[in-house]
Amino acid sequence: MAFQPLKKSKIKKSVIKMKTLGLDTSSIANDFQQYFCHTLGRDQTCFSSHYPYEAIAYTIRDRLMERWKRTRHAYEKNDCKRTFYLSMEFLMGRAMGNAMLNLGIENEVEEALHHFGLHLEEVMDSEHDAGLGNGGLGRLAACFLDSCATLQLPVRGFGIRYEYGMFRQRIENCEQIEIPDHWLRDGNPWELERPEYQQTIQFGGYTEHYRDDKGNTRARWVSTYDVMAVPYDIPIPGYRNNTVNTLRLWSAKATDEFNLEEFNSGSYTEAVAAKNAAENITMVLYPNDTSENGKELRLRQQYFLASASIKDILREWKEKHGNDFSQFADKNCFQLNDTHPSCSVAELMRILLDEQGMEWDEAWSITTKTMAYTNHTLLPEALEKWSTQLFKQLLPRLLDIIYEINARFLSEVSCRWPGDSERLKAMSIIEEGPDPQVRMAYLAIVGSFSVNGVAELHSQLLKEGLFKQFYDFTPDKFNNKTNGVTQRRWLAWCNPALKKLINHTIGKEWVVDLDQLTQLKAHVNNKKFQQHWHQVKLQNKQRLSELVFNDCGVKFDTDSIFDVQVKRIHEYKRQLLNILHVIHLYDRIKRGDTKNWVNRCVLIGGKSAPGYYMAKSIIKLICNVANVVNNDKSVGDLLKVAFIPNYRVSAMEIICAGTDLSEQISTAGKEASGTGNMKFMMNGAVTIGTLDGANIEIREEAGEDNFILFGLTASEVEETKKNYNPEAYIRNDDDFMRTMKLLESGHFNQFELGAFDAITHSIKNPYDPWMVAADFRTYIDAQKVAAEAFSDKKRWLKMSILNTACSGRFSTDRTMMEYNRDIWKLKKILPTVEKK
Ligand code: 26W
Repeated sequence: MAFQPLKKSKIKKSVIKMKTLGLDTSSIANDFQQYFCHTLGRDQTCFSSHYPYEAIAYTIRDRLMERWKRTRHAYEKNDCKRTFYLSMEFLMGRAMGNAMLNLGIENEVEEALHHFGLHLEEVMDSEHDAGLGNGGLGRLAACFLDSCATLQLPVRGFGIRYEYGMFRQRIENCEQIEIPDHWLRDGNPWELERPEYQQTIQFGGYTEHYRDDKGNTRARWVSTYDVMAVPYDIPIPGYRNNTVNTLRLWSAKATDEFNLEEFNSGSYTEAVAAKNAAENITMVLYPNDTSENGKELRLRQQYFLASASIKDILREWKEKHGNDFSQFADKNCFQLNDTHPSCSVAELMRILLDEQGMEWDEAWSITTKTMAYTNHTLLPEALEKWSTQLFKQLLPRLLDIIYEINARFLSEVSCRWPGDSERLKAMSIIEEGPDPQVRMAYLAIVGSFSVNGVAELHSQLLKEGLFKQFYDFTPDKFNNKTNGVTQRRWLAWCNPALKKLINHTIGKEWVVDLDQLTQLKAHVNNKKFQQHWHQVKLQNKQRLSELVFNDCGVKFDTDSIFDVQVKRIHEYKRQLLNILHVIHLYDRIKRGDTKNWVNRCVLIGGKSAPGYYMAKSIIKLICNVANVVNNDKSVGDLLKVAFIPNYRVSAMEIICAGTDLSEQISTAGKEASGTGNMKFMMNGAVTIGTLDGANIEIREEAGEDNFILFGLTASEVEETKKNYNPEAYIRNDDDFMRTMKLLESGHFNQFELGAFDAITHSIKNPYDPWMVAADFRTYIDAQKVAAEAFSDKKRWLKMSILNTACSGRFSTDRTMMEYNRDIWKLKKILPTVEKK
């Protein structure tokens, strides 16, 4: 037994009366020294920044710990309603800066370290990013947690503690190489293992029916092989308010019993193999952000998260309320981050039916009053489906329940539309065919009382397209919650120079009330303020330029316009359109067409899914073009191009602060929202973009004059698709013609014949879903507008200031208040006050 219960001793309550640790420099310095010398056993001969990092991390964590307990006590004491945010991804990035900012001890920590000859920045650089996510959806979850803690809402995150996070990307010979990210190798001072709350998760076996004491037929799931889920808690501090919420991440562990049985039957190696198989469940994050259908391990992960989290909540409930579930739906809400955790619907049903002995209607009523679902994508290939065969083998009892949910649901639909068998087929949770599939999105919709999209356009398109029939059936479920980002990390933390200027100009309230930034508008014509703004941007561009030089070996001159596109590499995001523009600029330079030229530095970064051939080709094209352009003496500072490897949260903290022009150029109707666009806007970048996702709302806020628009609208895209002729666009446009010629001539792939054939074919394909050719001309023109605007320094400064000033709507504080107002209905709870 790893955890022996205490028998003779009983820990006195006084043990939780912790002394309050000082937030002043000398308390921090003392504790740092204690950890560094005594706990870690290092001295002045230590040459690695890891130990100072670890020592200061523990020092800071101690200060979170007491607030964490008081927050937990307050939630327990109040018996308040709570929300659980279920997500397969939490892209937390680094924790230390955030903790210091939110505790308000950045200066004290810096001074304390300085006292021992250490530089904070260098020490902080030792922290690995917690890269437990792919992109937007995972980072959004992280921003949500920050805002909930700041708003003092009782919200807990539930996720998976992947041993290996998002792979590290290296570029070798202009190609992406994936390197495993063993982020936990040096330990993780921000987590607290909680083996006392571990749960048993079942897989396999079969459903058995039996009669209970009252003679009713009931079902149970038997002959399963079990895996343990061990929780690790991570503190989520609110901004200077003493609240510390929890992110609980589950790690898979083999059960002891399992191993013993195998061991006793003489098969030691099999026992070890079985142990490995069990622990494999949380080994690695799937690095795909569009489709991962069919992979058995992925379904295991999804059920593992759903089951462990729901069991954890039921354990807490029963400790307090026993078997009385009458209030359960009033006190609990599960927010499903996309369909990935949607097994939760069936799992909650299973436990209420089989383990609590509830009748169907009561269990269904509780389930559909507690589940809420957020959709994050319109791409049909991202809609998860699992073969019923796989489901039956892995989660047989869950499949029974899903069939029953479906039967009851379809009977309701047919009451409403009698005889409409086409509709029934279209809305069925089970997709019929030779290999029937469970449609997870439909399960999530049917099982939830709320279904939301993540930007106005996206929510509208869900109602008109993807989920139209569900909207017709239950229109009241559907709502919009436009995404945001937390201004604590994405302005206050990542842009200290701008923070200082803003604080000086309008005070500090914006850190917890981002709408306050509108006050900056009053200063937009103030010369001195403009000058300061310019200085700040220049300083941030200098920082970015150093990063680019270190990581790419390319020199970016800070007088140029910094034109940046960083995000996952995907055809719909159209990094290809960006690089076509670069090729066009290169062509202009080579032809001497450089009148009124504005020097430009183009930065592109992002990871491709390892098996996504086109995305990898696009990376290669970008890198090849960069090599040709940067090594051409005749180009010089007119144009620089760099691909930044291993784009991640901590890199974005430097990138967004130093950007002039933010590229948000997806095919209209494809990007659900975007959140990078908001980070750039907040930091005073101007957007060049299509009318897609949250760009529309960004433009509404910033004003048409401060947003550079181009491209077809979502409905024009659909219209143009009907008879799309990309070759005609090329033929009728000299710039486009020359760009394609240059690309097809092999100028960028001199010794790699045909390397970009797939790319040129896709541009010319009449069925190109991303319509690159259709938007080429307006994009090139819009880039010209951007360059002209940039060359007019005053005009650009105003645009930059107004973008920041109008970014208030894009705080996740606003997003969370809306979720809470319309979906969760939680009360704000203050941490308990320690009696002296
Ligand atoms: C099945 C694998 C998989 C994994 C992740 C499929 C789909 C996803 C996500 C839906 C991808 C994602 O991150 N979507 C992004 O979510 C952001 C937050 O809402 C939006 O801002 C982005 O527009 C959307 O692409």
